[in-house]
Amino acid sequence: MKVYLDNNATTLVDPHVFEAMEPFFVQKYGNPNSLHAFAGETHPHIKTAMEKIYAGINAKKEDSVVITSCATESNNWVLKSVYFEYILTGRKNHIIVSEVEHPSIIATAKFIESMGCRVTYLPINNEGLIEAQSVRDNITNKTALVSVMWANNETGAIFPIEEIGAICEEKKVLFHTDAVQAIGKLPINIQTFNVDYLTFSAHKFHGPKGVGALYMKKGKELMPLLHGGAQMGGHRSGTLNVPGIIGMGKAMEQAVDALDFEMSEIREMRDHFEDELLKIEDTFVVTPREKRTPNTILISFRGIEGESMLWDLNRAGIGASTGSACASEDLEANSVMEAIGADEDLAHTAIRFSLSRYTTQEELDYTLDVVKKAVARLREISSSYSYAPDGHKSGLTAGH
Ligand code: 7TS
Repeated sequence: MKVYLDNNATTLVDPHVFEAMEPFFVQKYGNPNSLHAFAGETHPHIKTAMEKIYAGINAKKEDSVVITSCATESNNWVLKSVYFEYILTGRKNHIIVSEVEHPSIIATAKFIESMGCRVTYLPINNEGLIEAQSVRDNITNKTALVSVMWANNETGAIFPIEEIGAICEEKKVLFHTDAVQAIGKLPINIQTFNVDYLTFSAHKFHGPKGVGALYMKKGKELMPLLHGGAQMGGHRSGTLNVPGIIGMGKAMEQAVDALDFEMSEIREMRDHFEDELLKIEDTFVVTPREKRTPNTILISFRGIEGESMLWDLNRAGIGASTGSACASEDLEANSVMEAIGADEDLAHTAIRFSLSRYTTQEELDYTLDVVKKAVARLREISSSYSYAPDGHKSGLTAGH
């Protein structure tokens, strides 16, 4: 059996999305910015797709939703352009990000830090959450931007972005949120709170890879990261990714339609799976489940290297993740586990299971069976494992 439980890394392209994209490779391939009829064939489809994308987040017509190549580009764009526009001129010199942002924020923050910007990395609490108060405490009159993700990719923890948005509005600081893990998993209505910039990526909600977007509120448009032929209203140059945009439009429409299912059925399946996993002794889960996206579990099995577990799962046809976005060959500790204060031992044992609307109960039953066998086998051969359920010093939820 093949089971895909790494949907926070990427998702399968929904067949309806693929179907919508297909005509735009061989049949309708005109450059939409050309002046002939070939171009005209794509225009109405791009317009409809963009309307679906605007509707999916409830952006206003006068706001800019600019198509990029991925969330990494959108995140780079916000931090680098804020640096060039607000910090390099010397009026402001500080930004705030959380310490558990995706590397596309952390590495960019470190880059602008090396150029002389001051960066505050907000800590998470022992439930894996950012506290809005810590944003307030760290804003100064030199702060240009706060960037805090909507939901964390490793734990699924949902951060208080409405409260953070309100603080930024009050303090007149720009606010960006990386909503990559929120689209399709949580209700998104950007009219209900203050946000200036919002990032998302189609392949995380059953759209194609290589297409993302940056929402910019009217009046808060940033200088372009890519200069050139002035496509996308001059906000981002480069020939439009026509199939990608059409795919993202369809995927967004479907994500909105499937949201209730995600928040009820997928959540129930996840909760049941998690209950069963926690029956395995000496297991720990990060962040209370009501404070998480409905599809995500980050779980530690004491005494088992995450990578060894992944290997056993992989041999049984199951794709999961250690939750560590690091591509290094070293066996790195999970950064979120470390940040919440889990002991060194546990931080190496975290496995992320992330479900999607294509996950079935049969697949989860099979996975549970494989996990139980893997835990027994790996603990048996572990030289260091001995049962110590209270040997952790963090806010982890312990199983048996
Ligand atoms: N932001 C978040 C919150 C993410 O989870 C990811 C990808 C990105 C940005 C980057 O998206 P991309 O479109 O540029 O690829 N996250 C993961 C992950 O958790 N495991 O693999 C990729």
